[in-house]
Amino acid sequence: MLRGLVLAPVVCHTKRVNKATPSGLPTVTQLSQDVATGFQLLIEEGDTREIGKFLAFTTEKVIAPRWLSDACGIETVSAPDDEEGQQPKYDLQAKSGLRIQIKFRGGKTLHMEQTRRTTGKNAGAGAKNGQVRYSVDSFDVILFVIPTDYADPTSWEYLAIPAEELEDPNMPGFCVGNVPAAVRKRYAGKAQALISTLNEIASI
Ligand SMILES: [Ca+2]
Repeated sequence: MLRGLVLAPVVCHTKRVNKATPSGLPTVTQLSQDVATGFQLLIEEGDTREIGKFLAFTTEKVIAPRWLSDACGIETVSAPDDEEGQQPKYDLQAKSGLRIQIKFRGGKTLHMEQTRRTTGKNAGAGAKNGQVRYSVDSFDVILFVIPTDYADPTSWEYLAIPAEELEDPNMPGFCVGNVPAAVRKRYAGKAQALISTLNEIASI
């Protein structure tokens, strides 16, 4: 019965929503949808630690650079890996040379330690229990990105603090593990002005 029947090649009519990404590459449609679904589940579960892990990359690569551009007029590039192939101790660098460490923090405390290898170069005063303190010269300014409404990342809060304000008096040369409440209060609402000023100083 089927003899002589010309079978048409199978054509996939997958609809692609190929919005251009910042890199100009088309979006990976299925995976993008899966990530969105995963994020929705995460928000429903309300685990701020997991949400933080999920959003760290996007915050460093997309949300913070957009805010720096829109609010401060500063264009940034991602920091290169250091000589040992480890992640750099700052995330973004402005043309002026200003080095910015980005932290997404959805919890109550502004935690500053990082989980890194605690052997080799990291061994010593800054390393303890797998947590490594930043040395004060790791970055020029730290920018905390604090979510308020997950539906609208443009409404989030930003808190910028110069590295030298965070030196631990009990561990000279290294930053504190958590931002002290007094420091947080002192810099609240000043992120835009502070970053702009630091950028001007760095460009001189
Ligand atoms: Ca970071």
